[in-house]
Amino acid sequence: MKKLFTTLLSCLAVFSASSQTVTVSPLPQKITWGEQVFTNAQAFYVVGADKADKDAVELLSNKLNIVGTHTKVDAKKFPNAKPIIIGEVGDKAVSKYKKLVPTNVEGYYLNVTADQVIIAGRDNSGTYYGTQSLMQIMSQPNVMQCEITDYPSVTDRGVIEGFYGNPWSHKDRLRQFDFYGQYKMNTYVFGPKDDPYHRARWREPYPADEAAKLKELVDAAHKNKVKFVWAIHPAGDIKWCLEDSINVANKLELMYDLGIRSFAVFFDDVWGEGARGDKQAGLLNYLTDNFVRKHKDVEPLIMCPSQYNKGWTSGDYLNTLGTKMYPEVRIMWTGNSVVDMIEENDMQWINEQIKRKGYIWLNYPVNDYCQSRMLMGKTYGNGLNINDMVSGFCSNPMEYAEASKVSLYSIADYTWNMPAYNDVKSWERALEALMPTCKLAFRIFCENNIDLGPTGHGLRREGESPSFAKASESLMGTSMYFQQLVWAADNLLADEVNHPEMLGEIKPWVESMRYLGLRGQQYINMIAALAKKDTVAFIGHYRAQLQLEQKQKAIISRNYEGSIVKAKPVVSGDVVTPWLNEKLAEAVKSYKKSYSYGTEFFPVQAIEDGEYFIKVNGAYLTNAQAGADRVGDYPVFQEERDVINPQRQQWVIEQNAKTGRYKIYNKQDGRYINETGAFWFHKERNPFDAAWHTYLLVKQEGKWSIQNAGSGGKGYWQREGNRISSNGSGQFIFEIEKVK
Ligand code: 14T
Repeated sequence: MKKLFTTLLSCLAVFSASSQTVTVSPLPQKITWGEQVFTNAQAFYVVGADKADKDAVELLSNKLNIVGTHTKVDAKKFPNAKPIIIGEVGDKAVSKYKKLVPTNVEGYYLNVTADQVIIAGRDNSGTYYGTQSLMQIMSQPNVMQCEITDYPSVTDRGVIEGFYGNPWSHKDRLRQFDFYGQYKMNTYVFGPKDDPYHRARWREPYPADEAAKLKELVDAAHKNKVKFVWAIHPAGDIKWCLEDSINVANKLELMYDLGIRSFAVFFDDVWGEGARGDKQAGLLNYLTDNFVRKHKDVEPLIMCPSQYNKGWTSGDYLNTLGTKMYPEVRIMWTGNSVVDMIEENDMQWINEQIKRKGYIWLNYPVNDYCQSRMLMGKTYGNGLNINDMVSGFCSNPMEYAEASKVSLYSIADYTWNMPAYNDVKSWERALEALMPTCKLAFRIFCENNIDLGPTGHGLRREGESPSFAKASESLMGTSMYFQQLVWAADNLLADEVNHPEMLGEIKPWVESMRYLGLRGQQYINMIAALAKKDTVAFIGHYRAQLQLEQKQKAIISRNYEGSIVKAKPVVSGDVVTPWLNEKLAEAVKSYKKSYSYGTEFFPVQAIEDGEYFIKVNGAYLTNAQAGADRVGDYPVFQEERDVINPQRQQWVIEQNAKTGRYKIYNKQDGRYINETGAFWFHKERNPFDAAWHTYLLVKQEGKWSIQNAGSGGKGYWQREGNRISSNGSGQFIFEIEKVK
């Protein structure tokens, strides 16, 4: 038996030594693997180092065992050293291979054989990217024979720091640029809404120390073959006069002096004068004439229009940009709405409007509009056939730079080799690349931080807590699920030393996940106690749960000095969290039915669940046109009791487990009253939503006030004519009487 086992093991070892164990990311256009050729300790000497891209050569020297950088190498000392032949098309070193190099910009040819390594780039970036691919191939102990012919699907690929909230730190950005270099993204657009010299004080120069830091960033970006695009956002208060055109040009000139060669002008999120298309086109043309064309090395400008998504288009705006602005100016676009994924039809439409290829500003994984959520799920939904329809594709990420890399890794994959993109596999590789030492724990974390919940922008992300539905079918499964959350959190927290940047950002969510798991375990204990009719244990676990919940609620992510305030982390906010809240409330309810011991620990309900008459000055609120499918009519006040259909005047008031507030619906047909005082029960169009359709009830001297809350605003209900309106300030006007 033992012998068989060891034979099996050695077979496995042989197997792994002769098969490829690493995937090059982003997926190359063409790659073939062969047998093992050497190990990653292999010594090399570099041929062509004097002409080849400097950053590529530096990368080789930093990461590999390089024993000579010239054609000659001490053969006695290093008899086994093999050549790495490197250069761009046109360099002598790689002249033999130039036909093998793809003609595409940034393309490269890489060949790893037992005798030598060839890296031949179409241009400097090509050589650099070939070298980066080699680094990935050499990251495994056993190095396989490998031939790659590669080039990008999209010319301008990367990231736009364009969110509201804390701008990324200097260190964040430096780490980002290394990441972009590694995964072949070539664009970084600097446009954090809360950088004062980008937007609020756009006319002013950066103070000397900040300018010096920017210069450092620009150099770091360029070393990684990343274009540093500096954006200005003058739209808030620009005057359409020559003086302000000169102000913009002067500012760009100052940024040019820091080494920046690519620029953008933003007009998003402004209304009125600043949003005029003709004036914007005029400014961009002025800047092209008086700034871009005055320099030999400045790229055509990029602009973000005010109507940057289809939902916001009106009048002649896009057509004005399309016809009046120089065709070389690139125009950004977020899709059919502010937050949207991009498909072929969408590109067809916008490209026709602007008479050029749109430059995609993808508002994912940005979370400045849903700050309580971390968006760690798969990056899916973008068409796989739009590479020739875009002039660029950049993702607007979260202010959490490191955590954003889960999605950015996939953005790199998608934009480099669009037809081959697979969101699931790309996501898996991202987890492996980012958190190799605690992959499973990180995976559990990501799986429970996917969806963003309902927001004004409408985007939802599928697949949150994917195994929870099945697990929660049994108590055992549920218990294990919650245990797993705690396990994952503990592992991540213990691994902080290996991933200080990632943990620095996700820690509040990790801790919140831990509390969620612990609370879930207390819920399981409560259910067990209930089954055993053990009231003391039930109350004990209930109180323990309550304490955990308070600790969980006290977590905030970080201090925001920008335009966003205090994010309260929510984990699995649309699956596990609401499930647990509801189950806890149910458990308490069923306990209360049978026992009175310890009930003082339960939250006080302003009003017991039950059936009530709701009256103002003696007039009954009545469902006059009952019918479960009716939509849009409203309950009316009626002086008389309805003796034929008494249920029309009977209202079920029920505390909602999610919000702790009250839902009010009619006994006759079950329709609920919405936040405007109307019936709006409709399965598809307006299903009951606790965030909108539960209200605060407060009593004073025998009279009640009913107030909207949550998404429904803060208006008090009052009687207006014969119906309810909810924009009033009328407090304590309702009589609410229990139906006997
Ligand atoms: F420029 C645009 F492409 C754009 O997306 N602008 C902002 C962006 O900075 C922000 O990060 C993103 C997500 O919140 O959406 C845009 O900001 C908005 C969008 C709105 F619909 C701000 C307020 C809104 F009401």
